[in-house]
Amino acid sequence: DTGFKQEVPEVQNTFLEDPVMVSVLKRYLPGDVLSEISPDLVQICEWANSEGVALTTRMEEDQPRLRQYDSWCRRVDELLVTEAWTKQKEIAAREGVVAIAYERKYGQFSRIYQMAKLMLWTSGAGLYSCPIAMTDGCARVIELSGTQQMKDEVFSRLTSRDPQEFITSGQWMTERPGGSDVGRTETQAVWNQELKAWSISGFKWFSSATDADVTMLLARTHDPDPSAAAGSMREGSKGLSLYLARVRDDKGNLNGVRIHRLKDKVGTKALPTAELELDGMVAQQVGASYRGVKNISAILNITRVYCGMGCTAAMQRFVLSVKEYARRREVFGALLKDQPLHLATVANMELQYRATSQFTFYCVAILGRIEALDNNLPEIKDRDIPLLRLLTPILKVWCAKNAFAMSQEAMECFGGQGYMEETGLGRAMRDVLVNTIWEGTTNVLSLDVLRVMAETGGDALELYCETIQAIMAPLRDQPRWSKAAKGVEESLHLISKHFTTYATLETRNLLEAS
Ligand code: MFK
Ligand code: FAD
Repeated sequence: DTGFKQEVPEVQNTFLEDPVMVSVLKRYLPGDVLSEISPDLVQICEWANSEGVALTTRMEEDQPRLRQYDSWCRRVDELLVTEAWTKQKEIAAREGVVAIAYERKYGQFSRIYQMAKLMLWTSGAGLYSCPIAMTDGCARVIELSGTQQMKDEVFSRLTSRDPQEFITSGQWMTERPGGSDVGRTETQAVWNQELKAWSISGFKWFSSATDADVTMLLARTHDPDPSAAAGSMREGSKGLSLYLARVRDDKGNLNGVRIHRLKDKVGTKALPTAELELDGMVAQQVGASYRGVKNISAILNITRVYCGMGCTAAMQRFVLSVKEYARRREVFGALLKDQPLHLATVANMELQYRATSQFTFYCVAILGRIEALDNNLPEIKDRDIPLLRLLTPILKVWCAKNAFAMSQEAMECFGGQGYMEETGLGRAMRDVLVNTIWEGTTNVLSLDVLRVMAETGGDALELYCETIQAIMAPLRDQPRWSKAAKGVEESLHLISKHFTTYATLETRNLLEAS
């Protein structure tokens, strides 16, 4: 076969070859911090392009399986994951992908360093980013609400760099009656005086980190007060508490868990998502009773930022690979990069990616400040905390919707090759799509934004508008931009007024309805 062979597009180093990421990091990091961490960012890209690619390919080829019975018909529920999946855990520990955020070597900048590294790491880690997100969220909950024993025995291991010590966590919320509406949770927790622990039974409909070492889960609490009526429980989400449990004991036996089956999913095939039956899972309560949703929201707020980061990473790869192809593919006598209409398409993708990475790292920077600085400082208490609470659901929705739309555009930019499984674009499209659903769907997170506005009486939105105005301020005096800057300011003011009124009315309606 001597005919034409297309030169293969190859992205070498997603840090060095991406001016967007470098400029975002320059904006948020002091020069000395950026210089110090840069070699680590370069090396993680090199790893992602070599061992990482081999591992993710293996993870896709050899998907998780469940061996439910042994040859003597005994229930064993053995989850079989590929060696490549297990290797990812070792690498995640060694690379400190969770640890960096909690060591806080660079104070408020540690989260930016961690998220930048995660973004580059995900192209070689694939769906292993999912258990890592939950592990990070679990560490944050224990840091905020855990007992000293949980900090010593669990937190220290979730944030360890030692592969022998490092453990991961799951997040079990969703049940058959409700994933968005967790107030319909059926799982129950009963105090076991003998074990001095809670015994949890029920059915968890989705568990993605099924091979995790520990898990955070919600359950409906039986009132442990001996004078309370037997089995008395509170209804709705106000009856739920948060629990921490080991998934397996020292011998590897499941802790009151039966793996009902593995899910047959549209994408995220490398991830062992399962349905779980719980029967007497031994657990400890985390934080106050009946505050389960509030306490677990610390995980949600971390994993939603991870969704933003994961989608930004996907967009980065779409843009870099489309640009690479445009430099190599010739059509109608010119390279794609020199065809004006194609260039316009790619420019639009790049714009989306730039906006998304700015938005993501803006939120990450606030998260870093909240975690590393004194929360009693007025700029943290009155500004950063409400602002991040407002922006996190918006970030998650924005990134998920745009990353999926961009996956379609990227596929089209590769023509027929884009539609071929071998190029990996189909897989990327299926994988990125899940971000619109897990960790809260678009409408549920839209309602969450209204919840924040109602809770803060519109202050959070006002803060956001002020922030945008501050960003626009330097443009006001520039003739080319002054009209646009003024327009944005006026619109923001209107939006703020409109939504605050809407949120207030909505809250009043809800209160009246209940
Ligand atoms: C690379 C990416 C990797 C990502 C991996 C992810 C893997 C996939 C894992 C999953 O999908 S795990 C399951 C995720 N599930 C969800 O995201 C549930 C979506 N549903 C919601 O978010 C609902 O809005 C919610 C469950 C929170 C509704 O519950 P409630 O109890 O009906 O809400 P309510 O009563 O309004 O709120 C209870 C309290 O929590 C309130 O505080 P107070 O009691 O003090 O008033 C709320 O303010 C507070 N709250 C709710 N959401 C919060 C929050 N506080 C802070 N942050 C939040 N996000
Ligand atoms: P529903 O809540 O029934 O939603 C159905 C539709 O109703 C959606 O379009 C939603 O937007 C809409 N809706 C709901 N409430 C409202 C409202 N008030 N107003 C308007 N519209 C509304 N969960 C875990 O706990 N742990 C996991 O590890 C986990 N892993 C997952 C992995 C994958 C691959 C997937 C796909 C899901 C996973 N989930 C996990 C579950 C996920 O979080 C839920 O599927 C999600 O929160 C939605 O819940 P649901 O499936 O019950 O849908």
